Amino acid sequence: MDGGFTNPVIPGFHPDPSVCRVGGDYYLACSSFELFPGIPIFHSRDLVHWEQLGNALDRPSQLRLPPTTPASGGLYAPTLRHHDGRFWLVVTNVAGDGNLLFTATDPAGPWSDPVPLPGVHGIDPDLAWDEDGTCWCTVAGVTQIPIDPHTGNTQGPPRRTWSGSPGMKAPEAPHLYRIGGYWYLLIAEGGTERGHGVSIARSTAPTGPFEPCPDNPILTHRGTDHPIQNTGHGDLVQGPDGSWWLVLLGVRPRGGTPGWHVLGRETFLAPVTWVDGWPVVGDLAPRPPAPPWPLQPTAPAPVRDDFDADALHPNWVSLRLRTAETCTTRQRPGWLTLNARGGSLDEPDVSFAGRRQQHLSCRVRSLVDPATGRGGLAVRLDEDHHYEIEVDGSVARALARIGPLRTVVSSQDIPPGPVVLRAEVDVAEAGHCPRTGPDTVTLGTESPDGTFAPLATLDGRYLSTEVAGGFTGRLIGLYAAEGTMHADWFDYEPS
Ligand code: 6LW
Repeated sequence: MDGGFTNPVIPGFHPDPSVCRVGGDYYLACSSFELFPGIPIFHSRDLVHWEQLGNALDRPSQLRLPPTTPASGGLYAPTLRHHDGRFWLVVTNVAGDGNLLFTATDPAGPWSDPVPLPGVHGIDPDLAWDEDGTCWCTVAGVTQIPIDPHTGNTQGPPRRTWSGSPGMKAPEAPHLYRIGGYWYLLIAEGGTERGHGVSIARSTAPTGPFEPCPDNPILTHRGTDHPIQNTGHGDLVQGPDGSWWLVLLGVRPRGGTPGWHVLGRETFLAPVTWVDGWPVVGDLAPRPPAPPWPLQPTAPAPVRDDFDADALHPNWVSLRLRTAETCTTRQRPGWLTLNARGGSLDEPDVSFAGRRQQHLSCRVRSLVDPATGRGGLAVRLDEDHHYEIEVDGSVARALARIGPLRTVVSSQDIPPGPVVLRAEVDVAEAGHCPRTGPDTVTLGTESPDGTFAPLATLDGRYLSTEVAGGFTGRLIGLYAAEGTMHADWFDYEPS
């Protein structure tokens, strides 16, 4: 058994992970905010190699994200559990519908339509069942409410419970577990930024009173030079051999000071041991110890998506809503077709389809046919922070939107017809000056012989969460601002 695995185990914008195990299979869900479809669902046999099965909320009857939904609005942190032979997913849609509960017999879907939880107020809902069959819903704050998970009705008053360490802000991401003779309440506290941490308390009853762990926080990287920061929002899971593990979110800031993370909050894995009835979280070192069971072999992800399937791969996301009219692989078989809605990436209802940037350096290429339209290839953080190479008839433009500023950085004439667009992201080298940004983004086109003609190289700090704000990370994808855009293939390659 080689020594360990590489963190993050699910790179790119996959925050707020929640995990459960059924036999030898693990399933994990993450928050997804304004993305449609929402709540990606992953499967693994070793907690290290994860395959996306689908997205739990993939139809408008489950996920309503009106155009007024701001970036980082929509779906906050979920909890995924398995109980009574089915999967349960509870999540908050801060765009209006509040806390919603979904069920499925197959985590790959289909998932049910939502059961609203109108009496549950707060984010980061958790589900736990006690020996009497009572279902406790616990939310940030920290407050517990007994609910009927079939109807969504509350079955008693909300009760405030242990809410973290004195003086620490934002007690959130609560998870309640029955482990041995105790009920454990795990929370995040300190806020999801550099002060983030994980703390825990225990009781002989699910509703307390809880005794805090004397060694809280059981995990934090606050104030350290650890390359993984903002560690928090954890969920515990036991392996088939009795070993314990914690999935959690973290970020990988790059550049000088204060450091900028561009991939969003990613999912990490840490080993856990138990001492005196308290969990001790091992290091997230670049190679923490591997799980004791065989690591499943994993094929490298395909570079090329050729859009030959009837539907997009579940790792492709759009913004707030995707309809067959605006985004389809059936209008021109073997091509992705985007029919414009909004007039630019500055608008919430632009026709967009993309995937999460999952590597600090990567190269993305796509053969696009602008047909009757105007659109292109974008590196996007949100509507106010994006860089794109856009084709409009016989002109290619490199555009930048940074906060209130939008500019055409440069342009070039191109021959009419299909053209390969390219975005290259290059992470900053270590040993940089304190003001170096995290990376650069180079945009351009390829000539028919594959020669790259860069149009602009831009500082990536302006497409970071520290600059843009919010909870999300970069997407790289295709958009149509006017008319129709087609794409024959899309290559994403770590570099
Ligand atoms: C989430 C909260 C948090 O609901 O940030 O990391 C919020 N912590 O638990 C959005 O991800």
